[in-house]
Amino acid sequence: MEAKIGTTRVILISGDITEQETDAIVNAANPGLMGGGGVDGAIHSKGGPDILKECRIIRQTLWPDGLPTGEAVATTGGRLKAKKVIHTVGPIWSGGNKGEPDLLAQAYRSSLTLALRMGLRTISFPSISTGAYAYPIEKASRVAIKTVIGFTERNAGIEEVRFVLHSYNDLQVYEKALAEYMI
Ligand code: AR6
Repeated sequence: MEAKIGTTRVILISGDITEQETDAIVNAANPGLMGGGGVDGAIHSKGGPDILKECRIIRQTLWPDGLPTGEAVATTGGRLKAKKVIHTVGPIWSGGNKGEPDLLAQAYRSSLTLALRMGLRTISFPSISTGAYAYPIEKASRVAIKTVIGFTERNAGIEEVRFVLHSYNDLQVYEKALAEYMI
């Protein structure tokens, strides 16, 4: 499924984010930036040790106490097809009254802002927070779609935003959110 927002294509596919050839792929990381399971584990294992090496430097120089939820930083893509990995931290779901929607929106916005600043034109996102962090995917998909479209309406320069959903079911949830948003 695809939508055109100004000069930006928003594309939804099912697949593996580590296979994407966009300028950047986004990692759903944790504040420690030292890797983990899920999409984080897949990116580090396929991208190789240079990603972790740069994460260590970022921790030492920029974020000694860890990357706060909603912030984003960039490293090399290592052995991945993508030139850069943008690491962001989504919120852990704890019922929905702890600012989770705003924090999730911030994670998408910070990633897009960093991509623009770095001159990256195409970017792939996973479904941030909907795995280990347990954010209900129907709710998360609406925040993700609204935030990305809102950002691209206000900021020119990103040519393509690709959501790479890990299952066909997740893809259908995002397709519904996009279809409802476009009405
Ligand atoms: N490509 C695309 N999507 C994927 C892939 C992949 N290769 N692998 C998993 N997903 P999660 P979170 C989907 O848990 O909820 C990590 O341990 C997955 O099906 O990766 O933000 C970090 O280190 C789900 O829909 O991220 C943190 O500690 C989505 O990616 C914590 O998990 C996000 O699931 C972050 O949790």
